[in-house]
Amino acid sequence: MKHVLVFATAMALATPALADKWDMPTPYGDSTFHTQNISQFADEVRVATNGDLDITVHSAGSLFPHAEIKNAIRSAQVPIGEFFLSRLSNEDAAFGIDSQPFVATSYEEAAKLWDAQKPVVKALLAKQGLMPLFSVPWPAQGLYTKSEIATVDQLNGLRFRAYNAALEEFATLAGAAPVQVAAPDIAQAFSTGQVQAMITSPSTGANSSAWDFLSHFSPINAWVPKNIVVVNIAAFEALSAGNQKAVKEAATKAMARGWEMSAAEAETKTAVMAEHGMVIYQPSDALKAGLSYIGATMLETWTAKASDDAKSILDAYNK
Ligand code: PCA
Repeated sequence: MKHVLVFATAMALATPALADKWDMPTPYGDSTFHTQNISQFADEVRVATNGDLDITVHSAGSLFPHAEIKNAIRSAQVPIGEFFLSRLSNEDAAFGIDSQPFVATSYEEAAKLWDAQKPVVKALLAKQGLMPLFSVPWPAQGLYTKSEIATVDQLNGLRFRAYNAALEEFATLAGAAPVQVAAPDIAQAFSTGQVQAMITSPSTGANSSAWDFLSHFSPINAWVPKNIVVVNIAAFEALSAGNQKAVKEAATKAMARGWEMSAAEAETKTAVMAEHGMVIYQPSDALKAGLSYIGATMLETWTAKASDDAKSILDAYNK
């Protein structure tokens, strides 16, 4: 009994000094630059708070599968996490604009689009008790296949890996059959014949050793989608003022660093694919025209579904 009391007293005394421990799930693996960036974010928060806020990154969907991460933060099962922003497009079209083909295709355009999208996304997330901390783009999305593709017709009938609803729509419009596969499962899905082609960044292509099961890559630069790091507002507000400041400052740095890492990856990972013997080819005019047509069709569907706030993103962006 005496032991228990002593222990309890010691715990009570120790409690105020106990570090806040935050778990941070991400769908992507350790070799992904986004994961490296958020690990550095966690390190910087730990240093800035003298270990008072200790964030542990759980990569590759090990804590929650991708589809559950946003709701896990919302229900405060975890205070913070990272996910692919446009996966929320089923909740509101505003979340999905960065995955519409040929709306924003360069980093410059992606930055401009995020400026227009951010206030709307912030307001939508706030309704769920969530706050965006920062958002970082993937390199522009390119086409991976087992032979050179000269026209959209040649995608007809292929089992096509998809990572969100927009890519499913894209594949369907191209006459292909979309199959949802999470990024860490890409190599297995190709080697078992579940899928035959995909659209993703040079980062994800190189990280999944695309040369083992695909031979051709075309930088069609169709869209520049983003990850977003989100916190539960109540969890954030429960932090000391000093810790809140440290999180915000580290977030600002992580955002700038992430955009730079992304741009560097676009080049280095394309080079890695070429070194492994992949054929890198520019899309033909016919392929570009076919892809643009799909993009225009998708944007019509997007606009028909979009709220006035979502549509205001495009208006601001196109100004
Ligand atoms: N990689 C992720 C999302 C976009 C990207 O470039 C993926 O393929 O799942």
